[in-house]
Amino acid sequence: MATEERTKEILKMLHTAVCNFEEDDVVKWSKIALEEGVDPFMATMEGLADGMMEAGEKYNKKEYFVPELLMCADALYAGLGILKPAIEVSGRKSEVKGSIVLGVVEGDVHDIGKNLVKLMFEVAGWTVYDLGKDVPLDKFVEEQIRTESNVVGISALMTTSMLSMPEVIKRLRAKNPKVRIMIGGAPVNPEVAEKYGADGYAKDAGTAVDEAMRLLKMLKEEELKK
Ligand code: B12
Repeated sequence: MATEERTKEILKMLHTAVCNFEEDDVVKWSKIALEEGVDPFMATMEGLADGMMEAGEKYNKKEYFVPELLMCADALYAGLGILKPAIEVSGRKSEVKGSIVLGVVEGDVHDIGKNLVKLMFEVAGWTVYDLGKDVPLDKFVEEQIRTESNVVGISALMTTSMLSMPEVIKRLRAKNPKVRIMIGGAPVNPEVAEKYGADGYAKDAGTAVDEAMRLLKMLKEEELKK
């Protein structure tokens, strides 16, 4: 079991390796994290995903451009390939297993965050219908109807693409008033979620499943009242 200090060091190495798009180093430090007993979810979020955030800051400062971001994303996924099976093994299976349709709205190709959210639902034993990225608005509705999923999760990473969210929500509700809708992504916050008429919001992958469980509970309670 790694000490607190060693854990911090491993997380820092993962962070730096993603940010410097050093794929080999990401693989090496992901393996070390597992060997030394670092929580694989912590290694993913506080190592890999944090490194991606710093890459975003470099992009803002015009030190990085799109090619560098893509290489950082490749490095992140290389690490995720190693850590994901361990997250699945360590994952708490929830008693209530729902199903969720997940996707990134039309015009938006940022799918790293959505993929981490997907991973957490899979780990919790949910069935995930992943529509991927740049998803046409009606596809969310069609997939919800096809799969009869209780929850739909919509992701947007841009202030421009997030503007489609209320329209998706409106179309989903028109077809199925009972569906529960949660939204997320960096430009989204609880106020936006309320304004857009979503039922739920989660700021990160670590809290998304709990939020979906809250929505399912609400749905069950409403059905019992009838
Ligand atoms: C990586 C990245 C890219 C990569 C994406 C690779 C990929 N496969 O995803 C590439 C290089 C392709 C890219 C392209 C572009 N990008 Co970009 N990109 C980023 C960057 C640096 C990081 C995003 C990321 O992966 N974060 C890490 C993950 C782990 O965090 P996250 O996505 O926020 O997800 C977490 C939570 O938000 C939440 N969550 C996410 N989704 C959901 C969904 C639900 C239901 C729930 C509950 C929770 C949830 O949980 C996640 C995990 O904890 C951001 C900067 C930033 N700070 O966000 C810019 C950023 C989003 N990009 C930006 C821009 C402008 C672009 C481009 C237009 C650049 C260009 N000139 O071509 C294109 C857009 C292409 C398009 N049409 O979409 C801008 C958007 C500005 C705006 N309008 O709001 C940003 C903010 C950078 C900036 N400051 O200018 N980009």
